[in-house]
Amino acid sequence: MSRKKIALIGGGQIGGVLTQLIALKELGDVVLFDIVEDLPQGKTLDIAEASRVDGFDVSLKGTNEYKDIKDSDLVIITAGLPRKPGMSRDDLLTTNAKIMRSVAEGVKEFAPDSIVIIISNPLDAMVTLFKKVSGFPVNRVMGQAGVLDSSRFSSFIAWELGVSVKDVNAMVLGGHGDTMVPLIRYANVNGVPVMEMLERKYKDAAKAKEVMDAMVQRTKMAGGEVVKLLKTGSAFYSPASSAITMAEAILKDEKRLLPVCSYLDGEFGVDGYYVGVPTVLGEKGVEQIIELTLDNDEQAMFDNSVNAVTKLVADMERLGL
Ligand code: TXD
Repeated sequence: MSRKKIALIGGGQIGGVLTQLIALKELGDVVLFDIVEDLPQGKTLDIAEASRVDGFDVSLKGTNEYKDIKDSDLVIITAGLPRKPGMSRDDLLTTNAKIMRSVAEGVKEFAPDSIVIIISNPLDAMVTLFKKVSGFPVNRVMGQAGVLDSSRFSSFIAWELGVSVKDVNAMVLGGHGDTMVPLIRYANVNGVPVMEMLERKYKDAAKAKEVMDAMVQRTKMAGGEVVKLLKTGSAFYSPASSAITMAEAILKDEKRLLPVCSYLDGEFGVDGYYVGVPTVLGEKGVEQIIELTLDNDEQAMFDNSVNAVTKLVADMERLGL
């Protein structure tokens, strides 16, 4: 098996952690691209110099030239501005759309057969734009949001119930914004429904619902909570880890079922938009979209989230981005 080549477009906070995680897991050789001179060279050199102590052996290269990403198997894109306190993800639309357009052109030219994971915000719009500009097939273009949103939701559930987070399974679907849809009914601890555990803990169904609603609300606002604390940017460790979970599923053909921002072609009643849904990831990228039954409340929340995505995409088109 030949060594995989992974291009990271954007050498900022998330790009740096991605590089380090890929090296530690020896997932492949890395090319870290940024438009800022010397920044990706400095980060890759710093991480590479830890190879002896960490015991990894991969090639890490920083660059300001697209030609260096030539023939990459996988591309992960974080290029774009992050939020500052008080900003919504959608406030980044105009600036990041211009950046995404140039990135899509670079990737199309030099890594035309790659599978692409987009992280830049506003996520659902940036994935749509990348697909449009690159013309890549939809199985090779996806976004990372749901793995992180679900990990956040799972963490809150574990902390609340006093159980290991390793046993919590909870998924968040929909767009990567305040309308995202944490699936309460499907959330479980090794198969035991979370709501049942909350009801037993509080011996009061109303109180259990109140606690769950607070966790759902915190999940929706979790990105903003970190932005408010960091003040100078947004979360970067957990988004990087989440993208690596997806990258690993693809590079190792794991067929993992993960919430991924995938292109819907009629699934979930959505035609022609990128939305977060359960997706099987393997060597071909998006290999299956898994439809599941939503009750009336969940469907209403999902529809609301899809509306937010379609509005964002319409804004992007109206602005000519
Ligand atoms: O879960 C998720 N999807 C997210 C997304 C969770 C958290 C943050 N998320 C978004 O990721 C965030 O709102 C941003 O849009 C991206 C990247 O976040 P990061 O924290 O890494 O931002 P940085 O540190 O500002 O890094 C961005 C880098 C920076 O080094 C710029 O010089 C570079 O992008 N940049 C470019 N690279 C390549 N090409 C172009 N044109 C370019 N313009 C800027």
